Amino acid sequence: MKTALITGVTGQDGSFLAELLLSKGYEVHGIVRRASTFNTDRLDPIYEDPHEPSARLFLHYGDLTDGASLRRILEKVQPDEIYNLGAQSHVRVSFDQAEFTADVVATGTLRVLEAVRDHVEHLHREVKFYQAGSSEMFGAANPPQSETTAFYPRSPYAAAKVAAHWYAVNYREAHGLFICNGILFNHESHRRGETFVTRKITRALARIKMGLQDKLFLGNLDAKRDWGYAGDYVEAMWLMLQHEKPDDYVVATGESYSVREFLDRAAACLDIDWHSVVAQDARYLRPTEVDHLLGDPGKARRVLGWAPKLSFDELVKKMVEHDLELAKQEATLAKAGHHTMLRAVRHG
Ligand code: NAP
Ligand code: G4F
Repeated sequence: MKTALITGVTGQDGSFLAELLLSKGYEVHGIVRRASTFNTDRLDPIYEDPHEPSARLFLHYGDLTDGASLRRILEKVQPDEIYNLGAQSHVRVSFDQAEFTADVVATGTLRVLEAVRDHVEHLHREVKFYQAGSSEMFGAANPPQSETTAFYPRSPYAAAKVAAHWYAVNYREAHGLFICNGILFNHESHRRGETFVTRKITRALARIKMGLQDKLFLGNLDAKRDWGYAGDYVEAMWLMLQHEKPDDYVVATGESYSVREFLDRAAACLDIDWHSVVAQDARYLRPTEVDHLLGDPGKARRVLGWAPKLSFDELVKKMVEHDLELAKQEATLAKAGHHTMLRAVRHG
């Protein structure tokens, strides 16, 4: 049985990846940061009581800003594969919390790489490492973007991801470690954080449909993104670590749509005219925007045999259907007097 360690296991991708690895027979360990409220909701479908002898999912408190915790967990778990998904992953927020973002995203990656380097050297074990890179690193580079496109980051988040990318390349070359950089374009799902634009739209439109809110405030509707399905993208992460040679790959659909087009599709699923409910709020604009991301996934297809399965329209429909169901439950509770459930999706 292989053992995997995931940083960021409580996030969107972490939850899909943990599911995938468990389905492949792995023992899965995840690093969870301590919070005053439960932050493991996304893992509910796969949560197992660790006291059960059959349990294969284990969670450990740790933090990418705390190198000692990372080293202790590594020693205890002795993983065959590490997936470094932990991040302050919100681009707009990174302009307000630039140092923190760099500490988690760039230096956090360096902390894990240093721990892995020592672990491999002392124990003479092979550990394969996946680094969660981002299409944001391409920023202002002209589309389509591929593995050979030069990075041009446009936010503190993107600059930190570029640093993490090059740390990863350097540790591969300098220390002979098996490290892959996945350069993933936007990928979404019903588990996407509610402050990212796709989920913000599907949550809000579904609530508007159910009479739970009146308005949706957004920023730039003209930005274009290459949006895929998170469930498909975690498979690409796994495939990279199964290949004989460590390398870097773009993971994308090869199609891009504007935020406005996403709105059109989502509103059509709910039979809503979004023009009457959407308003612009400058707080959601970015000081430097990334206008157009469109990935060329040719290398991942050729070398890894990876291709996305869910289409853009299917993705939008899946997210809308999920959020309509949530809004219906919320409306039922509201009717029964549980008004505390009535909260607008305001931030992000
Ligand atoms: P996400 O939902 O925001 O999840 C981020 C995860 O990182 C969460 O588990 C979060 O914990 C954890 N985290 C945050 N700060 C941490 C810290 N200091 N120490 C340890 N863990 C910390 O992000 P995602 O969408 O799953 O993305 C996964 C990774 O891929 C991220 O690195 C992201 O930057 C990158 N990426 C994402 C996309 C995309 O479109 N989704 C595209 C390209 C790259 P909490 O749950 O406690 O907040
Ligand atoms: O959904 P977003 O916040 O995602 P963004 O900035 O593309 O970043 C996501 O994808 C990256 C991969 O390319 C990841 F690395 C990163 O961690 C994250 O997962 O915004 C998408 C677009 C932007 O152009 C933004 O300006 O939507 C535009 N937008 C318009 N109104 C909005 C809003 N974005 C958000 N979050 N909220 C709005 O109200």
